[in-house]
Amino acid sequence: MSKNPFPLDKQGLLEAYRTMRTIREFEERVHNEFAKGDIPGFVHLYAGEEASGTGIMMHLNDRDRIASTHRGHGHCIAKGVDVKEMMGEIYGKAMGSCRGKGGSMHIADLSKGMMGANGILGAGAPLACGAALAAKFRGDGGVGISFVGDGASNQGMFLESLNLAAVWNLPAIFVVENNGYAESTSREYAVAVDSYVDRAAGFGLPGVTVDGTDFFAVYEAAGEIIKRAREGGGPALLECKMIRFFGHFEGDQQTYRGKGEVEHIRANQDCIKLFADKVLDAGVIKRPELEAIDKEIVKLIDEAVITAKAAPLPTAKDLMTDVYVTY
Ligand SMILES: Cc1ncc(C[n+]2csc(CCOP(=O)(O)OP(=O)(O)O)c2C)c(N)n1
Ligand SMILES: [Mg+2]
Repeated sequence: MSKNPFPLDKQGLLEAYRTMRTIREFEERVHNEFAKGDIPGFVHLYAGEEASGTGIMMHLNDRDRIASTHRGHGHCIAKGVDVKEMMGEIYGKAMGSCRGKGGSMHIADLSKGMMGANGILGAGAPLACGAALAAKFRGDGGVGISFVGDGASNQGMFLESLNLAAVWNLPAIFVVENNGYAESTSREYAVAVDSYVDRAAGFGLPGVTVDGTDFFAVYEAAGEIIKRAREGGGPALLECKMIRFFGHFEGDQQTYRGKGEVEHIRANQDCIKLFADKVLDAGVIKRPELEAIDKEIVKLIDEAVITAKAAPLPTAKDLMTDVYVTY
């Protein structure tokens, strides 16, 4: 047996692989099913970005809360939301995570600490501050994490939240998922600073930039930041530089992307392939072990699609349930 050079034991490595592969298979399948015209609304896919959500979420438990973005499927899966209920939600069915009333951009499961995907850019950041404030009052060591894209990082709500988290010394973490584009606008055009670490410093927060296609880089940086927040060390920003495989939304013609750009990144910067190469080369995991997981996941996602398609829609009498909460 080879010596394990990784920060996770074999079981942890297999878990990381399973989560990333589940996200990838889910997204590739939604891409194909959406093209058939059966899925209502808009979907934004997380394929290519799996190492970020997975590397962060592996440090969390159900008491920790996250606020996601419009590109939220990967965050949901990594936070433990049931994939069949997620698929049901995407198809708008009554068995969905939000009883079919939210769709892709509102999938939530509070029992898992998943406060929701969010169609409003930057809106997750104040929610994460609220969750972090609650955890601080409770003194339970929980954290609140907000994900935000490079484009959304220009939103006032996000910047105000950085300040709030710093002045209240909240166990809040702001993850900038920098995939280089906001819809078709390049980051270079729209964001004045080269590094989000500089932006964080302006608000009094420590920041770290990592290669978001490297699971281990994300896992280690997130681990330090989350541990510090749990121990009362306050908020931080983590920038993950990453790549999206698909268009901004399904149907995007991607005319703003270079010729061969997607083929190149799929061949050379696929975070799952990079992860698999590392663990196989080190001899810690054998290829058949990964292939067995691949097989299980294809079956799971297949069942999720079949179940979601066959499931009933919500009925008119369900219209007003789970919509408003009276406190
Ligand atoms: C407040 C607000 N403004 C604009 C939009 C429209 N919109 C949806 S996604 C998007 C681009 C987001 O880019 P980024 O934050 O980089 O995330 P990515 O899509 O790259 O993951 C825009 C402008 C919105 N949903 N909310
Ligand atoms: Mg972006």
